[in-house]
Amino acid sequence: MATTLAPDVSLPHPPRRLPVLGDVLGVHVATPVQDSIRLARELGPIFERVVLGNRFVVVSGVDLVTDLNDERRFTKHLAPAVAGLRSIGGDGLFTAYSDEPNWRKAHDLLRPAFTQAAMRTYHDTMVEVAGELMSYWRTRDHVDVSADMTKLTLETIGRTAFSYSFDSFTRTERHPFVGAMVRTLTHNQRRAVITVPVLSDLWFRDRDRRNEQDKAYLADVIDDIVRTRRDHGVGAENDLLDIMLTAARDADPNALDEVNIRHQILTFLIAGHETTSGALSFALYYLSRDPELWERARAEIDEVWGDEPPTFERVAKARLVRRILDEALRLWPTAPGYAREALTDTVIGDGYRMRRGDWAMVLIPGLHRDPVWGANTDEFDPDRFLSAAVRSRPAQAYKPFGTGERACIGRQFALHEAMIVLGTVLQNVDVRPDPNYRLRVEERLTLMPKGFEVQVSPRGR
Ligand code: MNH
Repeated sequence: MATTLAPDVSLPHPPRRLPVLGDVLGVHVATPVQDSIRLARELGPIFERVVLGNRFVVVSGVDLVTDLNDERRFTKHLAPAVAGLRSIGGDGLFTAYSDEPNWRKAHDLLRPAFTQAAMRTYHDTMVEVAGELMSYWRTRDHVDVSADMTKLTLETIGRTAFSYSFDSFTRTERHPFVGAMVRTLTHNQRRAVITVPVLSDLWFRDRDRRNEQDKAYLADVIDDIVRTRRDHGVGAENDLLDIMLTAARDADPNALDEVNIRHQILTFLIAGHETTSGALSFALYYLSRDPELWERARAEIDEVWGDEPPTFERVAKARLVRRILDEALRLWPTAPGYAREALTDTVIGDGYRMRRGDWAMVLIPGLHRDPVWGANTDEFDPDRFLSAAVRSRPAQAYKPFGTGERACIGRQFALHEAMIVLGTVLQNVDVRPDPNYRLRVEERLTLMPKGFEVQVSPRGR
């Protein structure tokens, strides 16, 4: 494993360091992100954790992050947990190394499908799926928000990118794709982080077997998607899959081979739904706890959308709804970190030396609680995203979608979809939360509210 920061640079670390194990007290397998937020508060804008002899440097201060985001000096690093996902995502966009030829090819080939203008292509499907959620909620009075947002976002990415339905709202159990995906992501991340020779293989034996089954099942889903397309004819759907298959057929310079296309399909199915689902769930959590905010947001939707489903142009006019989403992603950026690796010997902040190849982790929820955000950084306040307030902060203070060339390709997609869904919920249903519910955040590859259930009823009853 590459080292992080020059070893002679001394950094704050958690107080009770154990022999061999290192800094393991106070950090739990299930909540590393939330524990790190607390550590950043106690230890400052940069700290280290040594675990089993491996050193991890965690950065959350805005000045240090501004340096790490400098594309001339740094590039994306695959942190161990992300590198562990290469057994699933291969050299697909998310898990590719920046110097792998397939990263550039796929980026150039697919980028045009993710511009703001390209969102027109997906708009009607997004509105349709939001409408299906409303129909589904009409048949229920109690819902688990995160579970239903996951149904919705998986359905949206399936239909828009691959013209493939997971039948999310017509089946009673969640689609087996979701369970297999969550298990295999968790497994491969843990496997990459817990690397004790021999012992790890023994400990993971049964889980390794289960993982092979899950991966085989995911491969079957991909087969089904590709086969369905070949049966219906390439070139008819004008979606992501068509872009990739057409380029392959016509020997486009950015053509991807069959194995890589399969990696991209799985990458988009996963990256294209978990994070948006969490963002929607957190936004609904904060909205549902603040009746005054709910009414203001609803009034805005009534004004800019009326009682119709939104046209493409009207989506972005809901400025308050957008600020609510931005603020939810400030407190709980659902992809909570990214890693940066030095391209040359360099220095960050005032004097932390990094040699070429050294890397550090950006803790996004820590960055989003930097003092530049004011005094009550844990408080939900959408007005932080009024334009004057945004202009008063450093440009790099808000990074929910990562940074530079390797930033999220699906940003516009996620925002357009999430705005449609939040607006549609405000427009059509009343939500009553359980007053005793306290936010609990589940950490897997992404962050998600846990056990967040609400009562739903048609608006105004
Ligand atoms: Mn998304 C990369 C956050 C929605 C597809 N995404 C990233 C990164 C972050 C991120 C952070 C950078 C990771 C890194 O540097 O290691 N993404 C989000 C969030 C949302 C999101 C918070 C929703 C909210 N992402 C989406 C959607 C899609 C998508 C929707 C697809 C439709 N994201 C990607 C892909 C990458 C990525 C693909 C990798 C891009 C690249 O490296 O070229």
